Amino acid sequence: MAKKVTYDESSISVLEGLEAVRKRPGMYIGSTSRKGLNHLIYEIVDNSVDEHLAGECDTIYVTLEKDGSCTVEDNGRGIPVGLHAKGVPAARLVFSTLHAGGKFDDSVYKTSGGLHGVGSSVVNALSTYMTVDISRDGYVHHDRYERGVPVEKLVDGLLPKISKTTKHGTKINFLPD
Ligand code: TSJ
Repeated sequence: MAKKVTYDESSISVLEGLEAVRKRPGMYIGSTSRKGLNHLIYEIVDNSVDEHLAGECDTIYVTLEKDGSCTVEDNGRGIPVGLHAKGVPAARLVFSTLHAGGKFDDSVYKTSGGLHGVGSSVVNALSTYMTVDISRDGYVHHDRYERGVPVEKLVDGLLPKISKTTKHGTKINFLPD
């Protein structure tokens, strides 16, 4: 009988993607100077701007925190949190799906109105930590990553619900590494 594969190929390719981004950050964000740092913020804010352009949010807060992290919050619909293919919450795919490319990837050049969430996985890979709080369907759904690797334990395959809320929107806090 053929030997059983003892690793998950999809998670290996995600880890390889993270390694590629962290090895050559300039390929993905244009530079590692202040400009590159600003680029990380734009990549995240663009998602909220897209939500606004879709007519689904009217307020976006961008906060530069004292600890060097950045918080972006909107009052849109909230990133979908339902179970996606392979038992992964949809919101996790947004932060772990690297779109191949580097120089030929559009993430460096795209501005608002471009593809949704293309750059958020790159920002995640280049952040010491990233926390995600999605308010929708009556709850705040929470997730956390360290250098792009998810560290929050799923509950029945879904993001843990950390509190109840009647609001809706997405809040991301990340510390550029
Ligand atoms: F991409 C991201 F994770 F970085 C990010 C996404 C960061 C921030 C600050 C906000 C967002 C974001 C995403 N705000 N709003 C949304 N909306 C959706 O993802 C969304 C919600 C609902 C539906 C739907 O069809 O019901 C579709 C989308 C794309």
